[in-house]
This record gives sequence, structure tokens and C-alpha cells, in this order.
Amino acid sequence: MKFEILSRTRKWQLVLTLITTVLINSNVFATTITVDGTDGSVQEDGVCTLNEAIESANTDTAVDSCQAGNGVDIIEFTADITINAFYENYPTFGKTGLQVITSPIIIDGMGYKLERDENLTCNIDNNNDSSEFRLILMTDASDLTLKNMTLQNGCADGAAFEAQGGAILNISSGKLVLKNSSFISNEAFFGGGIHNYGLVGMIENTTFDSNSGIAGGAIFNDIAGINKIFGSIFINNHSSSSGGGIFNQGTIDEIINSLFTLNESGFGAGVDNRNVITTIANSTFSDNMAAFDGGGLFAQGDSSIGSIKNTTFSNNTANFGGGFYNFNNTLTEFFNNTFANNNAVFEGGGLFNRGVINNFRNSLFYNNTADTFADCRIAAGSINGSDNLSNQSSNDCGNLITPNSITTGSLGILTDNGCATPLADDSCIPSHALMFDSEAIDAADNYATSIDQRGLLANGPRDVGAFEFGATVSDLIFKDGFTDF
Ligand SMILES: [Ca+2]
Ligand SMILES: [Ca+2]
Ligand SMILES: [Ca+2]
Ligand SMILES: [Ca+2]
Repeated sequence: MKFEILSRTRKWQLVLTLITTVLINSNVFATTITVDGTDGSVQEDGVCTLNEAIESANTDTAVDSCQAGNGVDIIEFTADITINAFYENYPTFGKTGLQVITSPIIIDGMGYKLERDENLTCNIDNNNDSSEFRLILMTDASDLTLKNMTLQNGCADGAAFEAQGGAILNISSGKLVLKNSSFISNEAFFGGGIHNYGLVGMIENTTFDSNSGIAGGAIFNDIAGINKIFGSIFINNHSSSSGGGIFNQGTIDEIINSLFTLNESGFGAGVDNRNVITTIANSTFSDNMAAFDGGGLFAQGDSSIGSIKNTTFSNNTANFGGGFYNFNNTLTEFFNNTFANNNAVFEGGGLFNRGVINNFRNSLFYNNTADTFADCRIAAGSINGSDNLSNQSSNDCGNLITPNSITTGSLGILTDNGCATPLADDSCIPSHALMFDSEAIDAADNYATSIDQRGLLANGPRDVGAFEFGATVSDLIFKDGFTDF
């Protein structure tokens, strides 16, 4: 009897497997739909515009001269595309320049640009004017991959959702993936570049330049998640309140080998974390400016950043915590970071702590400035660790940082010192090189990372800070990327 039940179950499993296989295989067939229009028009004129191509892909039928989609479709550009009017005004979510993405689509910009007409005004004031619309809205299970394209001048304004995601608002249950793309001069109330409620799988070799919002100048990651940000650049983004580069109140698993530079905000000019970031590694926060706290990185109370390692904080400024303002309670790894030339108007030029940092080790503090406690300030909470060095004696972090333990002049300027894997613009993550006679060389303890910020293998014992003097490139690192820190 039992056998019979099992065999019935087995039969059903086989049937289900067959159905699943058929479904999966039906998705294997994809059409490449080539866009030859340069605007957002929808009319029977023998020209396939991007809006018509999206409809072909969503419905798997031929629209005008666009090829009929079939499963997961690929849309390719052949020229820049300028959208000068909104296509639809979706209830709740407001106006979007393109047709809503409701199906799995890969858009390959082939190096071309998708922009909202630069002559249209964008005035972010919580009122939606006729000229204001975002570029892309993702709904349903619409996996969307964007590659080799620039998204520019998107503008989302109005009330609630209307005012979110200048270039992209993702409310889908699918996944957004970005590769080799740029987001330039997009604006919104929240999430100038992207506002995410869904899943962002990977942001790879992508540049966010001059996007702005009240919170989340480049990205506002809401209740949902981002798996990985890799090789990406956040530059010149602006928010008036929080998170010039990224405002995170969802989950970000990894920020790796990425650069946050010249961003501005009230709090967290580079990144403002209000929830969970598991790992920040091999990244640089430089020249970011917060009007209040956390020039490079701000971690709000009860938030969580698990690990910060091989990361450089250089020349960031704020009132408190020029480099990093820590108010979170779960930082369990803080290895091989470099804090140089950061400035706080009041306290903690390098680091201002109100939370908990365990394993605060092998980090280098150099020429940070503040009214008091230039390198490190513990205003509340606690920090434990050892083997951190500084060229001065201006901190409130007790014997965690050995004062005057490195010579002034033993650290180079922030520059491209080579790397294993370049960033989106083919430069390397900028780092501060150690001079040949620096006391930081070979001075790290057993908790040190095995490769340096640039992805290069340690030369003998690991040096203190993010940089390794005399480091070598390993083929293994090229193959593995940054999986082994
Ligand atoms: Ca047409
Ligand atoms: Ca399709
Ligand atoms: Ca407006
Ligand atoms: Ca060494």
C-alpha cells in the first residue's frame, strides 16, 4: 500500500519534471528584437521603436515592424533613443516614458543612450508636472537585464510612488541586473537613479554619475535586496537628506571593489545604511561630503554592517565621523582598512563610534583631522581589537590605535596603484600606497586579509591598512575575482 502511494507520488514527480522541463525549454527560445526607431512613438510606420519592441517582447507578438518576441527576449539598440513624452500613467506608480516591463527582457544598448529629452524641465517639488516621467517601470515577474547602455535625465516627481526611481522603479517580483551601463543626471524625490522594492541581482561595472534625490541620490534600496555591487562607480551624486550614493533600508549582501567619490548628502554622503549590509570590501570612499554625519559611510542605530575590510576612506568630511559614523551593533569584522586625510568639524575625523565594532584590526589611520579626536572617537558603545597604527596621537579609542607608530610621509597620495580587476572606467580602485620604509609593512596580525584592496596577494606577512607593499598579481585572483579576502 505504502509502495503504491510512493509510486503514485513518483509518477506525479515525473509529470511535474516533464512540465517544468517544457516550460524551461520554452524560455530558451529568445528573439532578438532590433530597435531602429529613435523615439518613443507607437504607430504603424514600418519603424520599430523601443516601446513597440517592449510590447513585442511582453506579448510575444509582432508589433509594427518589430519581430515577435518568444520567451526571454533580447532588445538591441542601433542608435540613441530620446523619449519626449510619457507613454503611460500607471495608477499609483505615476508616469513612465516606456511601456511597463512585465516579462523577462534583456536590453542591450550596444553602447547607445536612452534618455528623457534634455529640453524637458525637472523640478522635484512633490508636484507632478507634465514633463516629468521616469524612464522604466518593472512590474509582475519581469526579470530585466540592462547592459551596455546609458540611462539619462529620468525624472520622477509627485506623491508617494510617483516620485520614486528617476530612471527605474522596480516593483516586480523578478530581478533587475545591470552590466556595463551608466546612470547619468537622473532625478527623483527618492532614488534619483533607481528605487528598488524587488530584487537587484547584480550591479556590475556600472557608473552612477550626477543623479540626485532627497534620499538615495543614485539608489534607494527599499524593503528588498541587492545581491552584489561590483566594479561600480558612484560619483557626483547628491541627496539633500540621506545617502548621496546609496540609501539602504533593505538588504545589500556585498559591496565589492567599488568607488564612492565626490558624493554629497546630509547623512552618509557615500552610503547611508539603515538596515543590513553584509560586507563592504575592497572599496574606496573618497572626497564625499556630509553636511551632518558620516562623510563616507553612515550606519544608523540598529542597522547592521557585518564586515568592512580592505577599504579606504580618504578625504571625506562631516560634522561627526568624516570617514565613517558607526551607530550599528553588529560589525564583527573590521580588517585592513585605511583612513587618511578625513576631516570632522567636531569629533572623529576618521571614525566616530556610537555602536559596537568587534575585531577592529590591522587598520591604518593617517593625517585625519577634527576639532577633537582626529583619528577615532568612541562617544558611546564599544570597540575591541588591536594592531591599528597612526602617524599621530589624537584619538579617544584608547590603546586600539598605537599613537605615532608610523612616520609622517610614509603613505602616498590616493591614486591608481594597479589592481587585479579594473572598475567600470577601466581605472583601478584608488588606494594609498605605502612607502618602502613604512612601519606598516608586514605589521598585520593573524586576522589580516590574504589579498589587499587591489586584489593582489600579500607579500610576506600582510601589511597594516588596505594596501600591500610589493604585492603580486595571482592568476587565481583573476579567476576567482574577490571571493577570497
Ligand atoms: Ca512604429
Ligand atoms: Ca517575451
Ligand atoms: Ca515637479
Ligand atoms: Ca607584507
